[in-house]
This record gives sequence, structure tokens and C-alpha cells, in this order.
Amino acid sequence: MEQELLRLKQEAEETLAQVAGSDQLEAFRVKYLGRKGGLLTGVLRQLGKVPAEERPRLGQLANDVKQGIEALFEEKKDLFAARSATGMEGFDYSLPGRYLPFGKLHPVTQVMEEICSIFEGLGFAVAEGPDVETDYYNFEALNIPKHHPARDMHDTFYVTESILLRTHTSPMQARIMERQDPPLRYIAPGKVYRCDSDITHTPMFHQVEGFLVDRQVSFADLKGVLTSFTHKMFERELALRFRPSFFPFTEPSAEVDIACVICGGGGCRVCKRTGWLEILGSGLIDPEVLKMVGYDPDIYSGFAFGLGVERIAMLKYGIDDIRLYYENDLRFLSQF
Ligand code: 2NL
Repeated sequence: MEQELLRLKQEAEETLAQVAGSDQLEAFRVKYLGRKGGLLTGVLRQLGKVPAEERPRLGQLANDVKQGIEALFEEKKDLFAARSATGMEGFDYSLPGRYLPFGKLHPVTQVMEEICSIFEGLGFAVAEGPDVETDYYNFEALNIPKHHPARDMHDTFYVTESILLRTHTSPMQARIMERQDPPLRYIAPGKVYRCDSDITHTPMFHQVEGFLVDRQVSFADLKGVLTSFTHKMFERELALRFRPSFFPFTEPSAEVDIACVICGGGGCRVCKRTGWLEILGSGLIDPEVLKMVGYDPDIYSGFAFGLGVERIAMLKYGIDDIRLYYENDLRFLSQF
């Protein structure tokens, strides 16, 4: 009987270790611990037939075996109860974990940070302002009064008659000049908004605008800073072309082209056979803008520029469709 008990103990322990769910656990209970026909119960019943002098020792052993198995059974029962409370019953804990891809900065953010760090290296400080602006800072302070034709170029999203989503980041620069005296060297990176959407335009895009005000600032200073910036950004000494242009807040104004990064100036599809790519707008700050913030244009002068971050990133990485930036396709995003 002693051997029978020990064999049963081992068998029950092995069987219980294999039990993987509540149904199997109940079957185990019936087979070993059940009141009618349970194997252990059966052995205990036979104690009566054991010689009287053997009975205390075997009785003790039988009880120990039974209690040991019952304890293991309860332990397993508690485990299954806890699992079913989490809705994880039947879950295979040996399955490998699900792969979570690492995130990284959006290419537009990466290029924006790179642009900022190049200008920081040239002595510019970074200032950020609100996306929701007043008509005054977005237009009036930059020499664009009401009914000025330049307002038509901006396709503005209005919140109220006098509050709008900024169409460029220059409002921040007007706020800085209003509060501080020259010499000043700042760039303003951020989101800007225009009611315009097609293959080459998205209603929100990113700009970095910069300005410098001091005594005796000339167009030569503008050319020097923008040439240094461009050479660092495109990692080679590309030719630059300053092409006369118009902006309401600068006079004179120039759009800046670089020799095409694809064909090197020979002419291709990207530069539309011109050999040049436009990368930014710039100029000497209009004396009217300086007066508006309380500077004397006979003492101070300055230059300013604005560039589109999406456009710079497209040229740098050869991206040919602006919509790729905003589709959140990991096959595109993970390349940067
Ligand atoms: C473009 C042109 C430009 C500016 C932005 C500016 C700012 C102040 C005063 C004067 Cl506070 N000008 N900004 C000047 C010239 C051009 O942007 O094509 N941007 C993408």
C-alpha cells in the first residue's frame, strides 16, 4: 500500500503539471480526488484492511499525500482563476512578444532642426511664437495693410476678422523687434497655414525665417550668411544665384537659387531644364517695417529671409511628392 501511495503521488504530480486549462483541472480532480471513484480516495478506503499496527503510519502517509496533492490542485486553481479574471485564459505565455517598431523624428523635423543648428552656428538665436496670430503681427507690422494686393498671395485662414492662423513665421520677428533693441540675430521656425491644397501645396507647412538688424548691415552680409548656410545644408559649395524679386517687407528683395542638386546645372526634369532650383526668399528689411517697431532706419538696417522646410528637405533627399510627408507611411518615414 505504501508503494501504491507513492506511485499515485508521483503520477498525480506529473499529471497536474501537464494540466493547461480549467476543464483539464476538473477532470484531474474527479480522477484523483473525487469522493466516488477517486484514485486517492480509493486507497484511503482500504486503510481499514491494513493490520492495526501498520495503520497509524500508513494513515499518516496517506493523509500527507492527499493534502500535498490538494494543495497543488488549489494552487493551480487559483492560477487559472487569476488568468480568467484578466481574460487571458488559454493564453500561450510561451509565444514571442509582438514587435513594436522604434519611432524617430519626421524628416521635416530633422531638416528643421538641422537648419536651426546651422543658423545657431552663425550666431542666430531661436525664437518660437504662437500659430494663432493677430492680423496686426501677421500683416500690418510687416508693411501689408488692409486691402494691400499682397494679402491675396497668402490665402489666409481667418479665425475672426482680426485673428488668423499665421501665414508665415515673421510675426514672431515683429514681436521680437518691438521688445528689443538691435543688434539682433534671430530665426523663427514653425508651422504656417495657407488655404491652399494640391500636388505641390499642403494647407500646413513649415518655415524657418530669419533676420538680422544692426548698424550698417548691407546686402553683402545677407549674401555671406545665406551662402554659408547653403554650403553647410547641402554639404558642398554649390553655386548661388540672387534673382531680383518682390516681398512687401523687404526692399530690395531677392529669391535665391542654387545650382540644381540633381544635374549640377546642366538642366534636367527637376530644375525644369533651367539648371537652377529656388530655395528661399530674402531681402533688406523695408525701412517701413523698421519704423513700425520704433527703429530709426537712418541708424539701423537689416536683412531677412524665409525658407520652406518641406522644399529644402525634398531637394536634399530627392523627395518628389510633398504628400509623402503627411501620409504616415512607415516605408517612407523609416528611410530618414
Ligand atoms: C519666402 C520669402 C521672406 C522675409 C521672409 C521678413 C521678416 C521680417 C522682416 C522682413 Cl520681420 N522680412 N521675412 C523676408 C523676405 C522673404 O520669405 O519665399 N519664404 C518661403
